[in-house]
Amino acid sequence: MKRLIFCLLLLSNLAHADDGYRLWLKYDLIKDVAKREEYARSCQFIAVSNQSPILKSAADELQMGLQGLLGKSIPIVASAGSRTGGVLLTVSKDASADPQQLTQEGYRITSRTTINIASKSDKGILYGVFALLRQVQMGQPIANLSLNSNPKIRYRLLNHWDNTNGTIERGYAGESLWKWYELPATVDPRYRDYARANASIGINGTVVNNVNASARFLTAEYLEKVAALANVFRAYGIRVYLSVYFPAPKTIGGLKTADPLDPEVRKWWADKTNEIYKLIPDFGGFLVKANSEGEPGPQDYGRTHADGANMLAEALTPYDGIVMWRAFVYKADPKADRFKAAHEEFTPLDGKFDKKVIIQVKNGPIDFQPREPFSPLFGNMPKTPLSMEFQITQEYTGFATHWVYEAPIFKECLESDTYIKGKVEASPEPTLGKFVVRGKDLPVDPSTVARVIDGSLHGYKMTAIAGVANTGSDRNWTGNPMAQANWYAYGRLAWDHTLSSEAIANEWIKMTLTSEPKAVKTIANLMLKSREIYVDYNTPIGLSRPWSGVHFAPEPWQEKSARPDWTAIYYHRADSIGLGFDRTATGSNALAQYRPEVQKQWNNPETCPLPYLLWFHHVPWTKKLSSGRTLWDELCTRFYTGADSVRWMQQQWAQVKPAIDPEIFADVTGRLATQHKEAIWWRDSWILYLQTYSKQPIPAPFPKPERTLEDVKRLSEIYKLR
Ligand code: BDP
Repeated sequence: MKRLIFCLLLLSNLAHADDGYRLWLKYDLIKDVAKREEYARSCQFIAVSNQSPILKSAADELQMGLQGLLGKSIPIVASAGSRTGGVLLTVSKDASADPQQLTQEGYRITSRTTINIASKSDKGILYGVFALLRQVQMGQPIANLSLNSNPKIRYRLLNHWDNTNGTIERGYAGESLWKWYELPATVDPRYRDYARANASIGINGTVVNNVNASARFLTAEYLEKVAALANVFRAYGIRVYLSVYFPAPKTIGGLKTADPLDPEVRKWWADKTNEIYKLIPDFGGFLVKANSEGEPGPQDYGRTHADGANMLAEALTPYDGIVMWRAFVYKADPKADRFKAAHEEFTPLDGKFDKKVIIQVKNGPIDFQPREPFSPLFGNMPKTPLSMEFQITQEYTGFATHWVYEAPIFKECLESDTYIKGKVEASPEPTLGKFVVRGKDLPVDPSTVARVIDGSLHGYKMTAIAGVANTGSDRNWTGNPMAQANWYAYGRLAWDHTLSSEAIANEWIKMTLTSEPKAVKTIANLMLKSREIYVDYNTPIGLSRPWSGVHFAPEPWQEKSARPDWTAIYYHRADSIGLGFDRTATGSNALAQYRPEVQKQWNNPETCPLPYLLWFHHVPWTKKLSSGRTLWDELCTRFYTGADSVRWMQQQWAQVKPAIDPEIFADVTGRLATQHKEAIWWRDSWILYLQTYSKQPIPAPFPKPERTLEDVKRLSEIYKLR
């Protein structure tokens, strides 16, 4: 019977093009027969003595994966006995038998006569199983393995910005995966595939609802629905968390206040927390956006973020749950620099948070821009555990249309040196994405953002990372098939931030798209260049675009909004003299929020790396830059080469056609055509608008845009029509 189902599955795979649903867990039959047989000799059975739900998931996944890859059905047995040539899944809680220091969720894979996947926990076994499958999927040898892997960060979460009505804030891949109106009675089988995909990259938590939270999620009615999701996710080691609406004690609790110091309010949260844990015994905790962008919070009652966070921590005290309190805050003060807001509000509270609280900080000080300097908070909160919030969904990087591989964005931030402790001197070269140490005698101990958030710098055990999810109800999960790589890369870096963008790209391509070597190389090259290309036509040399709206159409001319920091002109500050936001001492002095060594890198417009130049300086149009070009010429060069490079991406993609599934090939081809059109739109919009200030001609050899400023403005207006 099993064999029949398998054949049918195979046939259906052949009959239909790939719809992308299986992500990187395709488990297609390995074509090389010799290789297949070699793997099969080592994987004749799977031995697992106990069948906890997580171990069952692990054994089932291994069985299903190997069956697909090897074309053989592999039995699961309770004990190997004296047999060799199989895979043993062994949980061993005994720390003394662990000379190589596995942490709770770490795993070890060794192979000699048998392949032994060992861990202290069921979860570790599950992660080990996925690691073994990855080896086979990538065609790597599995004989003589000796792999040890520990996650560097403890809480590795996805944050879903999903609403009660099925919409997703900043979601570009369909509706929410969670069918709230059907839950809890109807449980979509897709929830399990979601959990499998996450477990395969080591994600162990998910916040299921939007940070702009509805109190509805804390009602008994909705908690039951959330519990139904938790029941599915649990078997894959994934805990459920909730974003909470801070005034919930008023809206659904009938209290007169939500003041965190009010005893009744505290009791309400404690009772609510008890109610949650009765339904979801492994509930992960709360995520909170408070006093931010109009969301209420403790400051409404004259209290601090610490008062609010500590109240929730108190409610969680009897349980193994945490509070993730977001630092994404800024006031509508026309004189303020939004860049400085989080640092100003949070550094005075350093050390004042309960030990169950972690402060969740966006990678940059503003808002998920295509390129941002790291948030100064990372270098200034030594007494408070900080977690990282990355955005996987492409709010500012082209929605689901533009192909932007995000691992380099994540790595650039993680590898930035905060200098909070280290005395290492950075290279005088622009060192974006890379730390370069000058001289051998200097201690190689940079205080990177990665070392702040993985706890190694300040000695914290409480460590976390969050990625704002790019998943939705689209059949292929992420809209753009290439955006699956961003979900994958986030998970892999959350597990081990030392992995390179290139290594992760190669893994993903081989498991998801093709193993044909030339195609792998071409696609990896495209992926690795894609972010830089996007920055060039979208926000080069340190421009940013967090102005209000849907964040789709170019609108650098936008000057009216409910608040000044929701206009475009607030950020780029174009005038007849030049362009860019002066954040040095002559301007907002936001630079002073960084350590002196960092200030030194960015303070001087002559030496500030070009990618960050306009983040920190107002630069005259005719100023000669380190590239040898004037600011205006450099901008034009970036915009034009960026947009042109999308044509190059199209050409490169066309070359891999024979190696790619036709449905995926056609899908990406279409998206690249749109990306090219929109890249030119961004280029023309910025250039035509900025030209009204620079009064400079477009330098040779670039042609003048074929349209006028009025034309591009009209185009952007279309996206505002209701
Ligand atoms: C911005 C988004 C907005 C989010 C906000 C946040 O535009 O939709 O609610 O961030 O992170 O990037 O709270």
